[in-house]
Amino acid sequence: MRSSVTLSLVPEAKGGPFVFWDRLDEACAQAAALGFDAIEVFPSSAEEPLLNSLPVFLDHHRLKLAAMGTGAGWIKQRLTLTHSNPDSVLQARSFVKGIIEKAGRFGASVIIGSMQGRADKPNDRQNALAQLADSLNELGEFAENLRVPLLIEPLNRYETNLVNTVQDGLNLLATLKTKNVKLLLDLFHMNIEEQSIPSAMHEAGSAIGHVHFVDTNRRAAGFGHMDYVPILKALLEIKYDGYLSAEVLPWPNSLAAAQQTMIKFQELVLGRK
Ligand code: LER
Ligand code: MN
Repeated sequence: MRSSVTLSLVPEAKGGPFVFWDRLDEACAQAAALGFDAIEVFPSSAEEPLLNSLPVFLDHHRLKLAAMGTGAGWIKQRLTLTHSNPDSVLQARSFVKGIIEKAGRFGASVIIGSMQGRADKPNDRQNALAQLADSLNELGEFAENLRVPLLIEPLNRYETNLVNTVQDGLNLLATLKTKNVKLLLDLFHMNIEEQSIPSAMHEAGSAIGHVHFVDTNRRAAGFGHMDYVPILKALLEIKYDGYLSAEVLPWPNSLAAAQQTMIKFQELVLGRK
């Protein structure tokens, strides 16, 4: 398993669970100094000017790009892949494709989290899930051609009513034609929605493509009351080999959250006390 830490370049997401903010240079320098393998970037769009500097900074600091998020399509433009307006769905798909193209240059995964949207009425849920499956089929194939793994993230009930649990995610994956979509398991959402996080991980098995490594209160791992030992045991048992990426609040500040994440990562994954 490898370590990663998040950077948001989206001013409208302020207050959200990202370790580093705005400064790509600072995020790369601090992540590298702390020994992270990679960063995960949340851009405003594929046209984000700072993305042009990404290759230089990653190379200079010997970091990988773990993943790119697409949530700015929702936060900034109110686009979703299940919107009732078909034009909005087309725009949402093209927003995600732009980010897939950028991620393809770095071998990074692309995350569909809040872009999954939500059903307006409970009765619309099945329709919305079918619409989401259509989008994932198209985007998954598009991403496969660029060797980008596409990730769908179950979110807690306060953020969506479509894919809340690992089982919801597995049910959705089972309906897809594309094999290029995996699950992003975020421990914060799992803590709210799953009966048992380790059991859910066993159920997901090889369908897990990425993990958001975070504590119960969305602070850095170790700043809440998550029981990490059985979680790590489950990930090792299913031979999970991807990133543990810190998508956490910058509490008490960005550097301290990154440091704490690395302390916990080393303790759990590398066995260092
Ligand atoms: C949102 O709560 C979240 O966990 C993000 O990773 C979604 O894009
Ligand atoms: Mn997440």
